[in-house]
Amino acid sequence: MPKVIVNNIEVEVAENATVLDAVKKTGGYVPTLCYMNLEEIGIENKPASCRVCVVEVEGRRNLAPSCATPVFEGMKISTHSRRAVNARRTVVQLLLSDHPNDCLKCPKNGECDLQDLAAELNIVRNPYIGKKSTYDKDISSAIIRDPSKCVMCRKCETACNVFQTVGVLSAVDRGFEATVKPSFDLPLEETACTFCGQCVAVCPTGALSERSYIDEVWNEIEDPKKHVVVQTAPAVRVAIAEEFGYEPGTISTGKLVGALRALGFDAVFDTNFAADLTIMEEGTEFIHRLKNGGFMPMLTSCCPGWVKFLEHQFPGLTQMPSTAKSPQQMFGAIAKTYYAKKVNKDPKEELKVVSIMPCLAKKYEAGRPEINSSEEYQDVDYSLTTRELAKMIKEAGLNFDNIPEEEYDSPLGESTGAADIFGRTGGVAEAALRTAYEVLTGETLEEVEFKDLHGYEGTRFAEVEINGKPIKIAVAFGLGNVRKLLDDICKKKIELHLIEVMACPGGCVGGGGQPYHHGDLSIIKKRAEALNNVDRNKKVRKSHENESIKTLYKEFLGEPGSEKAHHLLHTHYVK
Ligand code: HC1
Ligand code: SF4
Repeated sequence: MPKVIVNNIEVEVAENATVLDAVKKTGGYVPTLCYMNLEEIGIENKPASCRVCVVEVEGRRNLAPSCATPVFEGMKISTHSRRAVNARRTVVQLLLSDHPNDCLKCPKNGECDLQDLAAELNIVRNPYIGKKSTYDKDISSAIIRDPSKCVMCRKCETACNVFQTVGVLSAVDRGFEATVKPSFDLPLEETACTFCGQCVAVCPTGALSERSYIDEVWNEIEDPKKHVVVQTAPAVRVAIAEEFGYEPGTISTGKLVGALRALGFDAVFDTNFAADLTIMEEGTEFIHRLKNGGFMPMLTSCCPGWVKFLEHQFPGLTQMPSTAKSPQQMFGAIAKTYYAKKVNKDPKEELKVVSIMPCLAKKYEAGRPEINSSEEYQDVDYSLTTRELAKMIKEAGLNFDNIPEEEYDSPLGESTGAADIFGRTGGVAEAALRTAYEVLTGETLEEVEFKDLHGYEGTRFAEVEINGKPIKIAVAFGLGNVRKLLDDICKKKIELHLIEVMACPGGCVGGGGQPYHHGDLSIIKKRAEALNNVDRNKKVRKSHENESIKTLYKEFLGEPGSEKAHHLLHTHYVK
């Protein structure tokens, strides 16, 4: 193993280590911009194009990009020689010379790596003034593309092409004209983009961001004629606190509810209620398919990014997913019918439903014609991300530390532990099994955690015996992993009964609308573990034991899978 010296500290590193690895091993630091190593999901982006990480190597004429330079025995590295720092400053000044100077109204203001670099390198003036490239913004979809802010790091391309295997974004043109865009310069809305938001999650600048509905939601809240209800996704409660300086994995369900009430929502409900409802409908469908030789395997259908991926990439398999709508949409359909009647509000004019989601694809899902139960209105009017909610809380001047912990409103606020784990990979399958096992065997499930479904590998397999028969399950996150799994199913290499699919790393906890992870995916595991703890602390941990769900069926829906349930809670897919 070679020994190298970084800033006078000797360190032994692996044979194939880079200078950056060596620097990190000494506890040192070099800024990076285009480099990204998401070890947890096996993705590395190393175009060595930005040159921000250059260091001085003794005996070498040129400065070396630390992310892409291999070490050699006896190498002497200086990370912050004046020459290296000045070169970095020049690189950043040149990037800024072709960058819009509108940081104060940029969606990434305060979260932008380029902005941080400019501050770190003490850039107070820029000698490089000249022509700027101009591009139109793409505002066609849930994802806003502003190519004038692109720094050609190509992280989005890696997220889209390698992790998701969607291949919507590619670098085009050369030199001053170079940028990243969809083929034929199509608006994202017209491409196979799944709106998973993983490109937004890794973009270091404001080149990619979400379509925000904050102003529209404020207007609804302010309108005295409107009754505005809000639902919160499972993964939001274990992430929102990060926006206020708390540790990843801090559980803040009570503060989340308190904050939403303080913002002025008329009722604060939980998407988890509808996650329990999803299990009733999806579980019934699964049992029906199992007993009657229906189409197998059944795929979960609550992740809208995954659904869109299937429709574009595997149009021949659209009979595989459950027809159950996602919890977001089930919530909307129940709110605009059952709840609207209870509070005597017109679902089109008076009742507005807002969702707080860790996801960008939920914005797209809310507008899908096939998923809405009426042609007159959307079941979910606005979907905001965790980040957007944090902005609203800050805008309203609420001090997160002092927000009182409050309880969800009734009846659409009650949920079980099975619903909480929807937000982490493996959770939907586990929640479904908790119910399917008891319904199929008639026995009480004493140990409700299916440990084989826990874990963070991109694809996992488990087998559960029910009534002496093995039920084969797979869990996958990341659309590239899903693609491999579906290819194997099509080639009949594996046989399965149930597959849980989520587009984002670790499931919804790693959604594209969550607080930015800035390249540290260990955050996502902490959020997932927090959800497991929320589940463990619930008295009721099986969806079919949710009393409000029982009442909903008794008062309104009839049985799971009833005609009314089908009309309101099921959907179909397009090819
Ligand atoms: Fe998800 Fe779901 S778990 S899709 O990841 O089924 O977004 O959190 O709300 O709808 O419940 C997201 C999370 C979320 C739905 C649920
Ligand atoms: Fe690719 Fe997902 Fe970004 Fe669409 S949202 S461009 S699918 S990474």
